[in-house]
Parts: sequence; structure tokens; C-alpha cells
Amino acid sequence: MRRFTVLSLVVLGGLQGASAIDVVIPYSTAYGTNPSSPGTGLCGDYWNMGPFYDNSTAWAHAGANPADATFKSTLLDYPNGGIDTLFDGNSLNDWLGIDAGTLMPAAVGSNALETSLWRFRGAISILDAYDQDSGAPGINVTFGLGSDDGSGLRIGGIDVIDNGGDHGFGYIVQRVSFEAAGLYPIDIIAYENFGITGIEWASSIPGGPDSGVPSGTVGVVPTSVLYDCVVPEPGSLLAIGFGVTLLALRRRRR
Ligand SMILES: [Ca+2]
Ligand SMILES: [Ca+2]
Ligand SMILES: [Ca+2]
Repeated sequence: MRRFTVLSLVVLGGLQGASAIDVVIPYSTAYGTNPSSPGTGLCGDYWNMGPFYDNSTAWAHAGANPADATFKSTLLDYPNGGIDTLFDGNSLNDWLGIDAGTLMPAAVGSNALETSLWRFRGAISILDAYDQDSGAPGINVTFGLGSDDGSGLRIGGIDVIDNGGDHGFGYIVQRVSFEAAGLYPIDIIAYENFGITGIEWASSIPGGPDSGVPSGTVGVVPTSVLYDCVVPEPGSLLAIGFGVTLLALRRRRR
């Protein structure tokens, strides 16, 4: 009995220690400095596919197969507001709520929610003002990702939250340290297997609605800090950067 107690304490201590360590996002992963105009949300992709039981399989499917539909995600809070989940008999339109009108092709909106895969891509604008902790290095921002079933958050290509698997609605919270202010790539996956489904992406950045977000965060990540996927992937950004450099060199030679 005593041995069990000691072991439990060690396991608990280990978990608390792990969650207290920031995930560091280097500035080298950023697209560059912040845009001057506010963002309008992320790009959403949808596949009528599943079930998935881990994030790597879901991400691999999304990477290898064209989406069945696309939409604009102004707030990653589906279903909208304080309700965490909808029954799978509801339609994709019901679930997307305020963003349903952007679904292309629109006919896909009548699909039921059972066995669905979603991906949300673009960029997030990080300002010095978002720093939660002046005593810790970098710009410290807390993110929470809640889902039924699985979900995952990558920033700058780095795994920040793995809330994967087949499970009821629950949040995982993780603090991040951004090396500097700038525009950082966002990639979020979510999938529904059976029963009920929902996703919410919360943070310590003010301005978004409080849809019942967890401690350490203040609301859903606000639309104004999110930029859609016209922002190039890091690989193509390099290509564009290279092209611009070539142009500059040619101009200089003239
Ligand atoms: Ca909600
Ligand atoms: Ca700090
Ligand atoms: Ca479910």
C-alpha cells in the first residue's frame, strides 16, 4: 500500500513537472514580422473519413489526400459558444455554425458528423504584449486545445499539444515561449469517430469569446490574430524568398 502511494506521487510529480515546462518556438520557424492589418481566420479542410485513433495517422491522411471540402475558420470553436459537443446525427453545417456559409462545395454541409477529419492551417500573430510572464524568457503564451475525439496543435512545425485518441471532450493546456514577436505557422488537426464531437482552441491572448475555456486561458483564440493559408508553407516561403533574392540581384545588375 505504501509502495503504491509513493509510486503515485512520483507519477503525479512527473506530470506536473512536464506541463510546467514551456515548449520553445524559435523565431527561425516564423514567416516573418507581423502584418499591419488584422487577420480574418484560418483555412479549414474537411474529409468525410475515419475513424482515427492517433494524430500521426490523421495528419498523414490529411497530407496525402485532397480535402472533400474547404471552409474559412474564423473561430476554432465548433459547435460555437459554450456548448462543447454535438451529437453525430447533426450536420457539418450545424457544427460549423457561423462559418458554415463558407463551405465549398456547399452540398457537403449536409453530411452527418460521424467519422470526420478536419485540419486548420495558417498563421498566428504574436506580439510582445501577449507575454504572460516577464520573469521567463521569450513571449509566454498559454494554449488549450479541447476536443472529442482527438486533436493536435503544431506551431512552427513543432508539436505543442497532442490531445489525440478516441476520448470524450477534454482540454490539454500547454504554455509556449515564442523567441520573438512575429507571424508563426499554425497547423491543427481534429477528428471525430462516433457519438458526439466538438473542438475549441483557447489561449491567454485576449479578445476572443469565453466559450468555457480552461484555467490559464482567457478565451477562444481571437479571429484578428489568425491569418489564413495564403501564407506560404515554410518550404515555399524559402522558395519565394529565394525568388525575391534573385529578382533583387537581377535588378542590381541592370
Ligand atoms: Ca464550443
Ligand atoms: Ca516572458
Ligand atoms: Ca466522439
